[in-house]
Amino acid sequence: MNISSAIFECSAPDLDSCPDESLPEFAFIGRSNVGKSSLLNLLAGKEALARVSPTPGFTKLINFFNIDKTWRLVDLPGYGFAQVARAHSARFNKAVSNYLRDRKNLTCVFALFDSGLTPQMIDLEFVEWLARHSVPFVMVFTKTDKVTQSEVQANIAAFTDRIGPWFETLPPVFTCSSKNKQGRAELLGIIGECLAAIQAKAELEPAEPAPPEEVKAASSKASNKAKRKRSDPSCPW
Ligand SMILES: Nc1nc2c(ncn2[C@@H]2O[C@H](COP(=O)(O)OP(=O)(O)OP(=O)(O)O)[C@@H](O)[C@H]2O)c(=O)[nH]1
Ligand SMILES: [Mg+2]
Repeated sequence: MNISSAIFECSAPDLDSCPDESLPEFAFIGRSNVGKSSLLNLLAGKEALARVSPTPGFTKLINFFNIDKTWRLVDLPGYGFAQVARAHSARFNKAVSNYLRDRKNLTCVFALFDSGLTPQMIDLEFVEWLARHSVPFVMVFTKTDKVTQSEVQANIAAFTDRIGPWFETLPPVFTCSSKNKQGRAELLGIIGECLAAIQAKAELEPAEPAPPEEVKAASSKASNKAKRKRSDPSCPW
């Protein structure tokens, strides 16, 4: 898929301030510093579109980027960085969870995890939250340039083993490195599939956008399976 234009549209502190719901949206979420803004730039093909920083908790608002005037990439604030959670109290946590749960044109979430880390409790709990709320998502393991292929594969296997019981069909798994541009084609491919599915559905019945079957099936089955309660109510989502 080719991208001709990628333009910053607006920033929103909460769901009510988000732009109209006319365009399909693809959102990036994950722990602070996992590489959300960097991956967004890689996919958009513009290095300085979303602001990148080594300081965790850098992205503090919901940032919308208009792609080819037909869809949007959405950069979300990260979770798991105590200072941000404290500084902005419940507002951002609520903004992100409201966006993920209630945004009608949210087509697919890219849930990012550091490929160099063994499964982190906060990430596992977040996947469970996504599953429980039937949010359609794919998993993206980032920063593959920093570790060996075998470490990446071992960490992915450990992660999918942990979340496996919550799903009948596991959501698709991708890897990426914004540093060496690995994974761009595959992730743009899934966006292309989602957009094609929306287009096909619109031709049949002019209704709200839907994710492709593989993404939808994985999350909806999970929502029935993952019934455990969130252990920590102060989690940033
Ligand atoms: N080696 C390597 N570094 C990366 C990669 N992706 C991001 N980084 C670095 O990781 C740091 C955080 O990147 P960001 O893209 O700002 O991460 P983020 O998830 O948006 O962070 P917050 O907005 O703070 O939640 C920066 O120093 C990036 O240069 C990658 O694929 N490889
Ligand atoms: Mg960021």
